[in-house]
Amino acid sequence: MAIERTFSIIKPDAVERGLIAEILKMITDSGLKIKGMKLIHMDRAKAEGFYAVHKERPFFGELVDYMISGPVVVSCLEGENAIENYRKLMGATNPADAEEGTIRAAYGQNIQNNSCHGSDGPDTAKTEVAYFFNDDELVG
Ligand code: IDP
Repeated sequence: MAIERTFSIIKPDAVERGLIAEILKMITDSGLKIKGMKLIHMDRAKAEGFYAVHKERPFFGELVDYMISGPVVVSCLEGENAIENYRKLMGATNPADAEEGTIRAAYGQNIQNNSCHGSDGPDTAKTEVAYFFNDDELVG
């Protein structure tokens, strides 16, 4: 299995509740390695650009408001099958449907405030990492 990189966000609901360390521990315990990381507070344009694929969805405005409501931790994660493995570790979008042992089951509050984001495929992983990190902000 190839080594992949994926993109992660610890979302505002989790940062606000002091859960950065707990979620990072779940990530690193799963075997994923952190290749880049920063704490940022997105402005509206940055969040709208990030979620542009959802702009026709009814929840887009609220989603953007939520994502700019406080700081987030963005990171680039690396490991075997990292994209799929991190999606599994996050659990279902709606925390009520997320399996036990997943980040969203442990910490998600509702379908919007679900504590984490992870890229859904190789193309989005590449685009999303590049949307937040310059090459010199990632370690080899
Ligand atoms: P994912 O984050 O599990 O990949 P997506 O369908 O790509 O899920 O949705 C992106 C984000 O939009 C979700 O993580 C969640 O924060 C929010 N979201 C998804 N569906 C809903 C909804 O029905 N109502 C409100 N927010 C939603």
